[in-house]
Amino acid sequence: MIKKSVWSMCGMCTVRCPIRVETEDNKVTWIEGNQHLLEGALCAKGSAGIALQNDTERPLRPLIRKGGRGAGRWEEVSWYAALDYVADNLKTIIKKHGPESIMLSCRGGPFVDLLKAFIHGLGSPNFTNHDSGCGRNVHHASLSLYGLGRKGFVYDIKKSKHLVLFGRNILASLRIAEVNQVLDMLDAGGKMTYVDVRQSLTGIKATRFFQVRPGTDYALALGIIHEVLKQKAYDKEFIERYVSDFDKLEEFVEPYTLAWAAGECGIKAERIKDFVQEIALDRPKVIFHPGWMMSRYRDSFYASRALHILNVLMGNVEVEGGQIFAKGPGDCGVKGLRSLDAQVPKPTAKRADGVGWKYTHFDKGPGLFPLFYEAMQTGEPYPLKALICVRHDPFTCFPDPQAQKEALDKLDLLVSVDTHYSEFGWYSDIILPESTYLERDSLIATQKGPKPRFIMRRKAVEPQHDTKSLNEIIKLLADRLGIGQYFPFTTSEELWAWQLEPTGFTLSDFDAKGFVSLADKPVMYDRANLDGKFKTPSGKIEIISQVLTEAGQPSLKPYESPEKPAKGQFRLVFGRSPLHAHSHTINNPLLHELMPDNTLWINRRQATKLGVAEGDWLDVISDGVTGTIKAHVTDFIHPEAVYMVHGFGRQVPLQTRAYHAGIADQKLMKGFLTKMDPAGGGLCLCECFVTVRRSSKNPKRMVEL
Ligand SMILES: Nc1nc2c(c(=O)[nH]1)N[C@H]1C(S)=C(S)[C@@H](COP(=O)(O)OP(=O)(O)OC[C@H]3O[C@@H](n4cnc5c(=O)[nH]c(N)nc54)[C@H](O)[C@@H]3O)O[C@H]1N2
Ligand SMILES: Nc1nc2c(c(=O)[nH]1)N[C@H]1C(S)=C(S)[C@@H](COP(=O)(O)OP(=O)(O)OC[C@H]3O[C@@H](n4cnc5c(=O)[nH]c(N)nc54)[C@H](O)[C@@H]3O)O[C@H]1N2
Ligand code: SF4
Ligand SMILES: [Mo]
Repeated sequence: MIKKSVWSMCGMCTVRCPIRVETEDNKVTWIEGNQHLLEGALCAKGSAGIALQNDTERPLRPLIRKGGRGAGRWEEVSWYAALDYVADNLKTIIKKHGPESIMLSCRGGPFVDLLKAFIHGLGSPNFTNHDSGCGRNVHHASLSLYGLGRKGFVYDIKKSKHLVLFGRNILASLRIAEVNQVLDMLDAGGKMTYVDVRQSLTGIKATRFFQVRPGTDYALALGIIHEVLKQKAYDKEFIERYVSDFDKLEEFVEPYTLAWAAGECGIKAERIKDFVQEIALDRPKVIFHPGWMMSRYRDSFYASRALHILNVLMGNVEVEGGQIFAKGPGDCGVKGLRSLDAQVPKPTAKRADGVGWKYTHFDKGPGLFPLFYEAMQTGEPYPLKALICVRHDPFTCFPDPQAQKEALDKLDLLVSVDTHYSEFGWYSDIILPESTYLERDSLIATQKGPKPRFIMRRKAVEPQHDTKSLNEIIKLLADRLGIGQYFPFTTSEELWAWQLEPTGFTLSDFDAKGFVSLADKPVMYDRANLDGKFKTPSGKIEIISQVLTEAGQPSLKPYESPEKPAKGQFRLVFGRSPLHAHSHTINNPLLHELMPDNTLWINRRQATKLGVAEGDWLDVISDGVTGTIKAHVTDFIHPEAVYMVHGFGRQVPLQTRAYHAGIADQKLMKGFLTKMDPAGGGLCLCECFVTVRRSSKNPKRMVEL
């Protein structure tokens, strides 16, 4: 028997925790968090990664579509034929329409250098990702204020005295390292204030829970800013030194009193006042988390911006227990990893989503996927003809899959590179099955932070089926398309050595812990001299953002009260379960056992009015789309809202466990593909209202006469 222990990175969700994997004879027998970084901890999804190896309800070899798109008729082909198919089609498209007619979208993350190099190498600027449906509002809010994106700061939660979370369900929508920090902080006597429209795993651990009316976070944040200014509970010195247009903020929040905020969000003014008095004492070690999944309300960008502003008022920048600039190799006197994309000439065409030329205030790194649908429909600024999706399922990620299909039908080629059948994959022309994260090597990644590091994913076992790693798929495609020179490697070892070359480290430096730490203790900048660290045009933290102003967008937007649902209707809100990662774990044998379907949370008073009891079937209807789901009747959700876990309602028949289990929130959001925040670029996914009624599917109740 051959036993191995391999340092690697989890791939069951976007977080990519460092792990240690044990194997016996090419079988995974044990997975745990890397002891040096996570003290061995792993979440349920990470542990369930072990079930991937016996799960055959996923594509096990390349598949080319036979029938119409979405008909589910596939032919198994060799890799040779599959890669030729993609390359030949791309060549024809490039010849007819130019390379810019090809777009590539992915899930983002630490390995995108490979994908950027590929699409840019072809000559297309159209690289994009999922983030319009996730954290773009937070990212753009951060950019507008600091000139640094969402990942420009890390939060030193462990040493903070007070963590404030607006809908950031940190213990369920989790990253292991953060959960460990929160629990340590609470153990050390720190406080946690949690704001949500419903009670959650985080809320029950919190010191204080504010159940707000849905869509009123911005009001609460404005009220808090007003009170912080009134009590002079802010860091005057820091603001004078680093912040521009503070007077405009004072003027703007003048009308947003606590009494006003209380009326909007339904929290008593005295309770908010108590909270402000607390943070006034706890600052600067107070962290207002600016949110993560903030593609929610039409003012979520401004809500996130207000939370970022509160951090500035707390003066928590570059202090222990506050938000700390994310340091990179350069801050430790080390050269960065060599980048594949940096070797590729920049494509000259303008982006089809308009980002960078029509929309100057958005980050043109990944642009905004939903805007590509507009380009597909109009053929402006030029026609799009091919979409390659890697580790990304736009039909689950973005609303209204039907509208997406109508736009995609204008394209000649849809390629899905996935470990599973995604809803998009099922509709596409070819599925290239990637080996699971336990069966493949990935690029070496940089993790920025107070103690930056290089970290790597090594395969724990050899692929069990006819699948390939992304590195290999891209390399083989690139060779066929005449851009092989941008991928100067054949083996993983060659690629890693090429990446590491400027850094002075070698592969064996990763043997002891699975990563290379670039600093022994946290690297901190001199807080008295942060000049040049804020990357806004003025070099200041800009309350009034020059970039937003130039794009014709307000920096401080007057509050508008969210619409109330009409009689019989509810606002549809959603979130994550600790047991699933979006859609691709729903069919995982172990996680399916733990949580086979989703339910609709509904307030008890509302349920009583509808004659609905726990477990009854409900019809949820929106603009002609109906789904049937079981009721979860609870006191712990605001009466205006109903809630479900995202990711369910799968329609791929080959996934027998997930097939039609629960319902999909995104399918109810008809017409929401174009409802995008013009300042933040996030979709407004919580602006959808649904009608709820008892379903005729319920068994007849016995009536005693
Ligand atoms: N209505 C609604 N919409 C939402 C959300 C919501 O809650 N409600 N949540 C939003 C959020 S926060 C996000 S981040 C997005 C997520 O949406 P997506 O970006 O689409 O991400 P995932 O669902 O995580 O995974 C996408 C695909 O990656 C595949 N995959 C998983 N592991 C691998 C791998 O190792 N290799 C390859 N090649 N493929 C892999 C999965 O099988 C899946 O098909 O959706 C957003 N959209
Ligand atoms: N287990 C697990 N963990 C994950 C993921 C996963 O799929 N599974 N995905 C990862 C990803 S990609 C992301 S983006 C993050 C997302 O992490 P979070 O940003 O924490 O997001 P969610 O779980 O989508 O939603 C959090 C809460 O927002 C609440 N909410 C809805 N409307 C309002 C409102 O008006 N005000 C307030 N205050 N709250 C409201 C919902 O009730 C929900 O409880 O999680 C990450 N971690
Ligand atoms: S949070 Fe869980 S599923 Fe996500 S990467 Fe970490 S261990 Fe894996
Ligand atoms: Mo996300």
